[in-house]
Amino acid sequence: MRVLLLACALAASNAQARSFTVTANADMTFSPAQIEIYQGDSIHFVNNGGLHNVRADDGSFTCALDCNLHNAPSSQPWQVSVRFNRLGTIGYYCDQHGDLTSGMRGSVTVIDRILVAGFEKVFLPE
Ligand SMILES: [Cu+2]
Repeated sequence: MRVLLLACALAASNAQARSFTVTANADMTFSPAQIEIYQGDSIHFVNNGGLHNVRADDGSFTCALDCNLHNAPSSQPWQVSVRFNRLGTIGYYCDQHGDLTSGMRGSVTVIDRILVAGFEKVFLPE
């Protein structure tokens, strides 16, 4: 009789979601410019000085004072939180100092969080 071991994986709940701060800086950078997070985590974007906003390359968010009507570059000390649920790397930039390919840019890489909950034996017929 052949035996197969199958991993039974469960995605972790969002109860453990984390938040990380990325600042928009007076020297026209984001820091950290690259960050890796788990699915469901959030980035807290903070204007640390200057006329900035954050716009996702894929258009999924554009934020400054908020992520709706007041998303144009602002020199106010704004801060917004964006949650990332889609896997992959998403670039973003400041409309005032960057664009899709250069200038004031950053990226968020969202990776899967898998917990191996157990193993299950499956007995196959000969
Ligand atoms: Cu800017």
